[in-house]
Amino acid sequence: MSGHLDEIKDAVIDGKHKEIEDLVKAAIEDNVNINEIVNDAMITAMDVVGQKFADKEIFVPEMLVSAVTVKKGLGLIKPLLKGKETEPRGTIIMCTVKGDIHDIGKNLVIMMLEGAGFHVIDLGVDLTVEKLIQEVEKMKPNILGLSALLTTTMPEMKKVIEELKAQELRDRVKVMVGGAPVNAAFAEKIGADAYGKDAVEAVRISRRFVGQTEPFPL
Ligand code: B12
Repeated sequence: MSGHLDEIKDAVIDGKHKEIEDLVKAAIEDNVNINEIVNDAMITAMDVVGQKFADKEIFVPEMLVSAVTVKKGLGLIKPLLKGKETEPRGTIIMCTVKGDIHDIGKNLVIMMLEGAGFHVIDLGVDLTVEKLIQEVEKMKPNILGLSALLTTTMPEMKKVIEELKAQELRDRVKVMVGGAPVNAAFAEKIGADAYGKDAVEAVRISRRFVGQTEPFPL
């Protein structure tokens, strides 16, 4: 069993994007737990990649190839996460904040939320506050999920919350925040409703939040 996980982890670290799909397929066929494939192999590998980058052992291009490798692997996992829910549980807007293009974590959160029956609108990466506010007004989501992977882009989350208040939208949408540098204390400080450390927590929080907002005016 663990042989598969080690192979997948090494493939991500080494950016073997041509091999990853075969490795993930083999693991799935051998009934390796999907959570283990994602958490113990892929995410752990990205932590190693991040450390190597911080230690200047690798540079942006290598980090990018590892990201491509993870994305290909996750492509095979996605269909397996599809839930049995037929009625959407609620609408969630997800995005990575302005100045930040990291999207693997956000995409993983989206996969899990969709698997749990939520309707998720993915607004992508590097999203301006203005565009986000427009979309909240238009799509009337129950929840807004913000992701940031850079310490320099975390303040964008605060800006979003301040603008929601300025536009009198704050009571109509719950805001959850996440991403590697974010924590519960930061979430509380900027006035977010919740911090989620991973995709499983994002689902737990979203289940709790649905139905807790004031409806948008018609
Ligand atoms: C892959 C990667 C890249 C790729 C991104 C590709 C892509 N499409 O995403 C590329 C090569 C483009 C990249 C670029 C850069 N990167 Co980079 N990158 C990473 C790396 C190695 C992995 C990130 C990742 O995907 N992790 C795996 C996912 C699954 O984890 P996650 O994102 O944390 O998400 C989980 C949770 O946080 C949570 N979550 C995430 N979002 C949300 C949202 C909500 C609402 C909730 C509830 C939960 C939640 O759930 C997820 C699942 O469990 C990290 C190192 C690391 N360990 O984080 C560095 C890292 C984030 N990068 C870093 C840097 C410095 C950069 C660059 C500035 C490098 C440069 N000089 O150009 C640029 C910035 C580009 C930009 N403007 O955004 C630094 C940041 C340092 C800092 N303190 O700010 C890190 C930490 C590396 C390091 N150790 O120095 N990077």
